[in-house]
Amino acid sequence: MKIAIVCYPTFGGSGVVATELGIALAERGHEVHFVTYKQPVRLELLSNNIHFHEVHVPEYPLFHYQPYELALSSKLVDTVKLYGIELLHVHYAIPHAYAGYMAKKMLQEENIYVPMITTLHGTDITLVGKHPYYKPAVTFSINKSDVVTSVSENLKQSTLRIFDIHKDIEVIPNFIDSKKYSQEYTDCQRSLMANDDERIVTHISNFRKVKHIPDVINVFHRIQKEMPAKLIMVGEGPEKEGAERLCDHLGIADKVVFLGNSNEIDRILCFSDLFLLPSKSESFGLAALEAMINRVPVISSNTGGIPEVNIQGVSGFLADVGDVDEMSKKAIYILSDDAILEKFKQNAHEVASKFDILNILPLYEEVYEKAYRSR
Ligand code: GMT
Repeated sequence: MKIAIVCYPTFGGSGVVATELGIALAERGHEVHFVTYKQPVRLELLSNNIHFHEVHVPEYPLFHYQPYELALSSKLVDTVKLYGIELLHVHYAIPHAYAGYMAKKMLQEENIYVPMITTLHGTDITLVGKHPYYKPAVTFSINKSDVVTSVSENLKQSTLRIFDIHKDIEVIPNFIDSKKYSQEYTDCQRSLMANDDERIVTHISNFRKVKHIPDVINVFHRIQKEMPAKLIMVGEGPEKEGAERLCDHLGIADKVVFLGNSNEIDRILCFSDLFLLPSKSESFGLAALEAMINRVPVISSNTGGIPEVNIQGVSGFLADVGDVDEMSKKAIYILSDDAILEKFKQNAHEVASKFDILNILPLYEEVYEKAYRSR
């Protein structure tokens, strides 16, 4: 099929999922067109069946806010007509589902019928979308999508609870391409980050409030009292400065490395022993899945869709949001003993393998077929 994918091109789960999905679809012979304002970060290689169309929003002094939705829907109309696109797949409801629906309606005026699939990712529902300023438009565009998918059962239930939805929502979990991780890395370059006797604890996120960054630091603070350890913090965001200050205040600044955004997540996870994800809310927790496929056990909160990914006592442990005591206790338990750590590493990899793209991609292809048939 010829598929246009709309997503955020920046670091962040929804953009990563959309990009990896597009790449996998192209490998399966589909023609994929990314439509967004910048080339997606994980889209390194363009091939003859992967295309990227940039949405430009010309600045005009009259506009206090530049009308991105308008530019996006116009770009979608042009792209559909120019390349014979058969299906729109928009990731993240705001404003993509709204713009996609407008494009669909404009195309209908010219007797072109393109179905739209909307994938809900989390904050588009639980954080931003439910705000009264957006809620009517988000409800409308979800209900007007031809197919709606959500990345976890928990997100589906939250969507049905928060919005007045009279559409079926199909759960298609996020995925990982496990063939990329089939060999054990032997050149992890662990020595760049830590001494041989130190455990390496990692956190990767966009450093927003919802990630509970102080909990990451406080759990690590307790770990390093029990054993030699380093904390690697990957990502950029508004909570980063506060985190640096907290490390300084706790006297652990020399044990914590802030790396900023990175395209080398797998190299970092390769030498990590434990991943921390104490988020206040998380529809899925793609970062945890990426850690697990790299054989890194996870200590997380038990919020949202995380329990569908991190399995209690198997791939790691879960605790109530904010329960730093319990998270620290379990982290120390896993890290204290080589044999226990090794078992959790293996388990983490095994659980993550169930989310292999080979199991998930056909689910998307099925909904594409269904939407296309019902045009
Ligand atoms: O976690 C974020 O703040 C980024 C956000 C996004 O839109 O990229 O992530 C959401 O979508 C990811 C991919 O489906 C999920 O793995 C994350 O759990 C979800 N984040 C939240 O629900 C907070």
